[in-house]
Amino acid sequence: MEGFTPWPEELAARYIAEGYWGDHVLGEVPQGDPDRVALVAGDERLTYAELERRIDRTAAGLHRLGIRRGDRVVLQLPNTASFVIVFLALMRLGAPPVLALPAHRHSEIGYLCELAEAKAYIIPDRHAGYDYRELARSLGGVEHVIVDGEAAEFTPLAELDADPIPLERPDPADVGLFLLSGGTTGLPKLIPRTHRDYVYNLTASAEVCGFTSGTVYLVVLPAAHNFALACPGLLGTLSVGGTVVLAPSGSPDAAFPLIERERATVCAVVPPIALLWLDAATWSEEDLSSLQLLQVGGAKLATEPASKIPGVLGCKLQQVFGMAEGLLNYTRLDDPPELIETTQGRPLSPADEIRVVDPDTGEDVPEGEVGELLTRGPYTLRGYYKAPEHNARSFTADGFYRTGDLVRRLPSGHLVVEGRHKDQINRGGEKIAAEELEGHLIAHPAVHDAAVVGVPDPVMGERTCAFLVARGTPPTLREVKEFLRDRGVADYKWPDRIEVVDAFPRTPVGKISKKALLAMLDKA
Ligand code: OOB
Repeated sequence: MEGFTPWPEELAARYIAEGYWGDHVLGEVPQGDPDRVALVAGDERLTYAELERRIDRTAAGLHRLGIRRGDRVVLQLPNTASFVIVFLALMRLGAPPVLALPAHRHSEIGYLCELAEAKAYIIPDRHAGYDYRELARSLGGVEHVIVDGEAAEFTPLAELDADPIPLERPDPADVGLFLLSGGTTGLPKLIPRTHRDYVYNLTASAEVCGFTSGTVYLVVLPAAHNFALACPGLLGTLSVGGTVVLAPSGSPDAAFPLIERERATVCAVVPPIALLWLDAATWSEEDLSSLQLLQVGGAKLATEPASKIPGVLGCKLQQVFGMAEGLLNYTRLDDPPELIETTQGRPLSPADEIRVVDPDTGEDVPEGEVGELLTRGPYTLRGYYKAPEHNARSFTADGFYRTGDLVRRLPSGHLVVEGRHKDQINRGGEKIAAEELEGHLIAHPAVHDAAVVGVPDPVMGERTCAFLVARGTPPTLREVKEFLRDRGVADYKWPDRIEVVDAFPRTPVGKISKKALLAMLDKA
């Protein structure tokens, strides 16, 4: 596929010879007893046999509509059975979805459809009070809009149902899907994941996490996020014949009754949800005793809540430090509690190559010191999709991905995340590229210049503060949010607070000093 950077041939041959890359494709992931429940979503309960049938019928329906191997499709569905069915149908067709999040709006979706040259855009009718058909109407150039629910002038998903037909099998080396990067620049980047690298990602994860056909995995994060999808996620669960239960959100009100009713054994959450659960478990009446493992990742979990999880929730904790770009670090189930509580795990694969370097010189730092994490391996991308300039900066000449994360490596190989060397805000696991938000803010008529920083927060890890230099009367926080809503910017990117200043502090070379901006808040 044009715009995709493959692994060098010698490395690819090695990953095949050493068994990291097999011959499977993502459409073949569900492997369960036909009579066992594969998927629970709302009132729907599908056995493996029923799930298979629905996937094949939907794949045939999409084919009849004209979706073919290699076509890109922007998929934006919430945690519903349709997400799982459509995703796997696209895998069988070999038509890679771009996994947008339900929170994305015109600004993100318009850009993604254009960059991917999407042939179709798949949405719910309404979800969480928002009408996605309105968003679809504001787009131009997408041939098919497919709607789960009331389709209005668009194609109803329910009509994409046809007798299964033989389909051309994708090549395991093909791009299977595109994940979105958290981003550090103006626009989010597309991360191509091949069938064989993602199959390895999810099967190796399922093994490390001890998933079996007895696993009941509760999805509370957006299913379109790598963590909930394949680390081991819903796909890892389906690959071993377990049961996937979809929850609309991670709030204790939504998740706890499902844990009790379905006897869920595993769940993946971000730190703010883990904190909520720790609180809620002390007064809630639901029976959480089925829970065996809570995976926490996406942002750093503090040691204090980490140490409370086993006692309060009655399950093991696993810290997960991962990225859509590839590399996954997990604490192991049998690691000593000290490592589980204080580290973010060690690499999933023996073939993951890790370097910890001085971000300024690129030289390896002495063992045990903090530096930027660079990585290369059988499931880490070699380049963002159609982004040659960005790739030149994001990768070393020999193909290591610069994660922008500052880590310390322990003798055991476990990594401790110590900070960040990238202009990004991690708001409770949701990533905001400072430059992207600054670009939107500067477009406001009363804003002359903008600089966005993450302010430490005990619950969210960080909250977003926008420093503004005004042009005339500065806008209020509420006006800024309304402005961003009107521009179609996803709400998790909206600032939590604004600070108006006369001018920005600068570094000796004239760049805005975000450190000095943060220090101004400390003093206030
Ligand atoms: C996951 O993926 P992304 O792509 O949303 O974000 C990746 C970035 C990392 O580079 C790092 O900055 C941060 O999120 N991060 C963590 C972390 N897990 C992710 N920082 C500190 N501690 C952690 N445990 O966030 C993601 C993907 C797969 C599995 C889990 C998380």
